[in-house]
Amino acid sequence: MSAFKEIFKAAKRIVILSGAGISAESGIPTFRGSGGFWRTYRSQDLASYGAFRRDPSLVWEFYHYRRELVFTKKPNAAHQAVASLEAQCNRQVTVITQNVDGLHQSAGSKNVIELHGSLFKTRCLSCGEIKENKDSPICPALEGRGAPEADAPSRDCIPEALLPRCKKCSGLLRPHIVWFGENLETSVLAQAGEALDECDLCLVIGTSSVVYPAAMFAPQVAERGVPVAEFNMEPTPATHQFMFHFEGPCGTTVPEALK
Ligand code: BV8
Ligand code: ZN
Repeated sequence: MSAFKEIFKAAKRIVILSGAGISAESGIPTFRGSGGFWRTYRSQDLASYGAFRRDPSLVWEFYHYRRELVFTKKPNAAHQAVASLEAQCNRQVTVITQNVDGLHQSAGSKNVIELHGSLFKTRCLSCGEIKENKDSPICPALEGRGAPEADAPSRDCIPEALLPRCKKCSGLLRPHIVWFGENLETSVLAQAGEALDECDLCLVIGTSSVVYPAAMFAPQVAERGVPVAEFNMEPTPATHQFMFHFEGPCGTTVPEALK
């Protein structure tokens, strides 16, 4: 940790790359491990355009459940430590998150790039309008729906007309989230690329580094000879490429490293 502290003290442009593990201690299940299931589905079975086209009612129940869950959760000490680092005006801090829960912003982080979109934004399938939406529930028909238990009583499909609709053109809305098989927005990729190319220190917090292209980012920084510190409960497929690996719950290890 002392070698890290030396480098951390001198760093001027820090990138924080975060995944589901940074929100685990806030009570939001990660994709791996037991939390990665909703009813009998794995997240990636539902986080796809094909799944949405086949059964928009089921996919909206899944996202409604996750929106309502996040409304009851708070950022933890790891989010807060990252936000207060940014608040120290003598350095440039950029958060590049794979998470869609908005907890970095709730902790006070301003410079946040949401690689995979947000639970609290919708996009219209007809006119393409992207809008912030924190309505709870997002539409009356979803009230009380989305129970996560595998044996949740399967109820009738919600008719498409009663799913979230666009206020502008009444088209069907989808979550403004990057699903598996979908490209990340070019502007988001460009913004992230710029921060990664300029950083002189990169922290990788709570990610299994298995989903691309996000999984390539920190290794690319390490290839430039820039120090990368990984904060995780266990080694990952990328650990061997990084200068530092701090094992343990990031709610403890991150505040310790950044103080
Ligand atoms: C793309 C939003 C170009 C959704 C997400 C076949 C067809 C199509 C594509 C592919 C294919 N094969 C491979 C691909 C590429 C695919 C991919 O990488 N698949 C993986 C599964 C191999 N990628 C894509 O599809 C991407 N797009 O490639 O476009 C393209 C286009 C067409 C065809 C080919 C290529 C889009 C990927 C984005 C998908 N959307 N999220 C939603 O949330 O509903 S991904 C989602 O999963 C997350 O955003 C995140 O990125 C990923 C999960 O990773 P983590 O965040 O790391 O979470 P995880 O649970 O895995 O790990 C948690 C970690 O935390 C663990 O290491 C754990 O140890 C640690 N931890 C836990 N608790 C703590 C902790 N650490 C510290 N403290 C703790 N307390
Ligand atoms: Zn519309």
